[in-house]
Amino acid sequence: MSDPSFEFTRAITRRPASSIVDGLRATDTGTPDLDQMLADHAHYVATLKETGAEVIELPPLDAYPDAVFVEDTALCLPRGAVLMRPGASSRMGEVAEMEPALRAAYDDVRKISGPGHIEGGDILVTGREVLVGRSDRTDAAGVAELVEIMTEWGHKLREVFTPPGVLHFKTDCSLLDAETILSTQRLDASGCFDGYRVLHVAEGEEAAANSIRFNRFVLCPAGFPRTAGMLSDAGYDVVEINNSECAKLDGGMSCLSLRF
Ligand code: CIR
Repeated sequence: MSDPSFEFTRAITRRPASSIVDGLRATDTGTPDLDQMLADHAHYVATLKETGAEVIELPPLDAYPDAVFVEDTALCLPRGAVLMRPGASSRMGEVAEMEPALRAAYDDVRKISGPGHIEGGDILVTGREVLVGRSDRTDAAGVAELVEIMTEWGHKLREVFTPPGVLHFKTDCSLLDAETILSTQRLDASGCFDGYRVLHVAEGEEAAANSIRFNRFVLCPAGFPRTAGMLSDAGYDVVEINNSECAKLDGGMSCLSLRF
């Protein structure tokens, strides 16, 4: 039987638009280069496809500079999809742009209607529960609305906290298999993964925590050799993908797709 926490048949991505230069960022570390981002994105999509999955590639959206980070617009589960309500006001309109693709893929599509906010980057689905990190983008009211839907769908939701100064919960962690989490030391220290097997990214390589397990591969941002080596030694099939341009906008491997 397949494991829905890391075995997927489909993914949704969106090509970066030339407006990415206006994407949100906590600190300015330079202007993202569209050609480099397009090349990295193509490598990412090709890697997902190499596992046999179908990738639904949506067109660029110039009106929404951060729309390439599709993960924040929805939560995809075997039973249905939930459209999010981003805490970043400039990203709110991305949800309606994602809705048709999810309605085509799912019979049951729900919506966080507000007034709370919640972004997909703050949600980690493991083999046993749905972990949601409160953050600057995800508030108590947003989580409470998701709890109602998760309860109806038979999922246990546990509220945790994204560390201060960290954009999303999954900026600092990812799922490697149903019971194994890749995490930064700082996030694991909060105790939120007690009872799981946790592998730590190497010190100084915190950005490598935003990786994804997608079928047989673990997609990691390139440039973090100690973490990539540790994952290979642990038996994972690692594919390194250049992430220099998305990193300028605080984005990583998980943000670039919805997986189901
Ligand atoms: C933002 O600030 O919303 C985007 N520049 C980056 C979003 C990254 N998404 C994610 O971590 N799930």
